[in-house]
Amino acid sequence: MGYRIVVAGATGNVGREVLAILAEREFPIAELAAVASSRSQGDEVEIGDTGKTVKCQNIENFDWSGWDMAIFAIGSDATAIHAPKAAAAGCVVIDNSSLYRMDPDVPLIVPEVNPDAIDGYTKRNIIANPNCSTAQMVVALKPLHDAAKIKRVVVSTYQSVSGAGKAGMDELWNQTRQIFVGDEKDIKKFTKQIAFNVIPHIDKFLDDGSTKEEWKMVAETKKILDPKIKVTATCVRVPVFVGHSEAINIEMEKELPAEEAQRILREAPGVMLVDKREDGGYITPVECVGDYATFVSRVRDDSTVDNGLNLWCVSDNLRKGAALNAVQIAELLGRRHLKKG
Ligand code: 2RA
Repeated sequence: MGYRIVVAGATGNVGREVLAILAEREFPIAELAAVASSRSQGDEVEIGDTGKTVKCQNIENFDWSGWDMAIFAIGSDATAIHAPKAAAAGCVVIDNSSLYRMDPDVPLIVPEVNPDAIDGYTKRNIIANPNCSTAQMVVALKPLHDAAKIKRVVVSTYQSVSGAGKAGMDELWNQTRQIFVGDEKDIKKFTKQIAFNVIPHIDKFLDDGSTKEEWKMVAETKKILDPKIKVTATCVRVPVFVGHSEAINIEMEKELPAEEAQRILREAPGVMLVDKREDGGYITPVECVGDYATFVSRVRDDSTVDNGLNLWCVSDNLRKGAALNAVQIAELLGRRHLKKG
């Protein structure tokens, strides 16, 4: 028993993590297919640390019929072409791109936060995975919202270059070396130098002066957690390879002292509280790489507003922010609906 599952975009940053996590979590697989663009056809992709590989097939002529589910990590343009074909063939698409996230007929799921919403997947046979910066934030916010009703969130992000794909990681690596040895530096993927710098710009600019990344954090939090929560975000790219960090300020309806918030977060699904209030008693991005948890540190009262709280939240953006959440959705879909595991 097991599922016939496809990983689309298997050669990319997120696709490779999906393969690794399927193996790590012993996802029940009857048959696994890896698909990617024609450029990668025939490439052998490693399945995590298992020592096994899977050969990439060309997505252009892949036959989706008979497959139970597909995890897509191929970007919005290619998803627009291939997801409807897969869904129409009866293969449930779990999509990492932003294409369907705000479609009212497509559930946007973080399993620790809104698992019941998955039942709406049958309308389009598509389930959306949130943006990385939203996923980790709502995991941390959910237990606090349940306890004291969050009214408003002010978040500043410190997002790693892997959020911009392999090209983003290459650019940080190359620029760091180029600056170090005095070579002329390449600026291709990002708009300004990223090595030894920070850039307050992720995704395109919108008419109101915010960026699409900031808008995603606002709109997706409302769809996943509660439409009444007000969110304002500033999203910043930082010279870190993997791991997104967020400084989050929260205003709640009811009083929730920091000690009580810590107690709640310690028990919350998907959260790992590391909050010692001493030198090094908090988590930084390099420590979260390869982990499943959303780490929370620096929980403290904010006395400048009624019922205010500050916290620091860090997670592996390629895992909870993308591949892990997608595999958790696949597990949830299997448990609740497809039942072949
Ligand atoms: C980023 N949010 O970090 C994107 C990736 N999904 O650029």
